[in-house]
Amino acid sequence: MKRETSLLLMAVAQTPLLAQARANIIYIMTDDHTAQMMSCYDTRFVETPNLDRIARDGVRFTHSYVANSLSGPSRACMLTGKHSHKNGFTNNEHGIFDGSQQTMPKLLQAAGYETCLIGKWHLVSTPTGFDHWEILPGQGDYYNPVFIHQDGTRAADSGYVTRIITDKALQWIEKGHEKPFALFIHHKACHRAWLPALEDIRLYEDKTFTLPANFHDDYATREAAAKTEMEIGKDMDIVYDTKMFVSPEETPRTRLSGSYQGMIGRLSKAERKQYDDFYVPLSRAFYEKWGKDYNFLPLQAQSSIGGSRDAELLEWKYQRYMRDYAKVVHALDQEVGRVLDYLEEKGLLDNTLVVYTSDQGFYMGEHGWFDKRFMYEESLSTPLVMRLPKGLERRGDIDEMVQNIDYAPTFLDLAGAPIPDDIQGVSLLPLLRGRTATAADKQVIKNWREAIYYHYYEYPAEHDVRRHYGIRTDRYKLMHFYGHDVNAWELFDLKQDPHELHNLYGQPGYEALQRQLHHQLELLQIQYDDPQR
Ligand code: SGN
Ligand code: CA
Repeated sequence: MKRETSLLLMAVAQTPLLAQARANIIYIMTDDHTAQMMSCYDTRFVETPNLDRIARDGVRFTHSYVANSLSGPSRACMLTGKHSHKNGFTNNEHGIFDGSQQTMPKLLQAAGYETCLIGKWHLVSTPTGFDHWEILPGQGDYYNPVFIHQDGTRAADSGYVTRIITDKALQWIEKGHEKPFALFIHHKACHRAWLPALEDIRLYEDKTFTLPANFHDDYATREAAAKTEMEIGKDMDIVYDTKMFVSPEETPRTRLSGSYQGMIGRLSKAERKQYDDFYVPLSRAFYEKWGKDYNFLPLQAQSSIGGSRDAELLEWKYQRYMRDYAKVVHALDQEVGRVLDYLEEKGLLDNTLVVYTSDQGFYMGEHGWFDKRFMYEESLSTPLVMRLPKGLERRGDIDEMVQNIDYAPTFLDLAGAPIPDDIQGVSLLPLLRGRTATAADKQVIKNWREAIYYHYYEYPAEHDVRRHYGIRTDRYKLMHFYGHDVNAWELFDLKQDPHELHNLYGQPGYEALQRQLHHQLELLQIQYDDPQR
């Protein structure tokens, strides 16, 4: 054999070995999936055995937060490792993500990774930094969804979006890769309007969900909360959200009934029959009971609910919301299970970091709400569990405060790539090494951040949540709502008041704490260089 040939063969033979040395990354991010609806965080509502399997075999973060609780902004924070004011994508309404900026996928590519993105993108501009991508336009559809391909063409795939995204992701892995890979699986589930897979349509129907403790929040002392439009009672659309629809002739028109017909109009005739077989009898019964002219204008604000009729309808809406959301989570759990099974079967589990998270948390009736945006606990938090590759030996719960700006530096660190100075998040690897932690890791853990910073910008906009920023420490939260019609501070003691009903700001006895939190907030705004202060 000629010397050149044997050298070449050696190089080829070594490639997979070298590739094996660095772990693959599979980042699974869902939309609006909240920790309350994941059984390794909360056993009250649903069972998610596959998501729990990630936590059981790996780690579960108990204090995991976003920097700006909204889809596009969250995605931009994740991709750049920077807060919204630095990556430029502050809100869904006016932003176009500047894809020419430094991003983690680009840095991974430069470090020798092959990168792929499948699913919801929601950043308006064309994805950059991915060797392969296939995205949903905007929010995308649940049924027979259209995908935008890298060559700019668009085509609909048949089936349910959660399964299709998983299929595309597994097909990409299956192609084979000489380099280590980073695969971003971005689900549409569980975004509004919570349309289930047809095979799951009857799940959870016999379950009655317990109302959250602060369901009947009256928003006293919290001006911005009172002004918002995301109450299950008055803001959830009876057709669009709770799916009470028979036909355009028989069903009274609501604000969102046209959009609803568009979404279910994507089903084939046979599929639509399956859908209607379930929802139409429910809808008929609903209109029979409540009458056709009732509640097509929004229900009165919960604070003014007097009659038992309103209370009954409110609770009925909550049960419908919970059941449909739970069905959507079921499919998601199954599909994540399929990814784990595939990795196991291919012997890839030990050399892959599998991350499961959401773009933010969500309200499942807490404060009487659906949606997110606020810096209150349920939407400030986001689930975060990881299955770790060999070498990262930590298991169980991690209680340090982490944020979605930390994912970029973590992945770069894992790839052995330098972390640029302008990245604002920190690598989580020191928390993940467990028994192999170095002295330097221990030092990092000892000096871990004592507070996280948050800033939400999307106002005026749907749901009417005022702009606000704030900090959360292990026990307290300080927030400032600002804008043309609000200038209000809120302070909570999360230990005494975990449901965040009692705003302590300006109350006697809290002066010193208030001063200290203001000081901490200012330091973080300086550290992150946020001009809005
Ligand atoms: C849509 C939804 C809102 C939701 C935003 C943002 N309305 O506009 O309820 O808050 O998305 O969600 S809908 O009538 O279109 O369903 S995000 O997760 O993409 O930020
Ligand atoms: Ca979202």
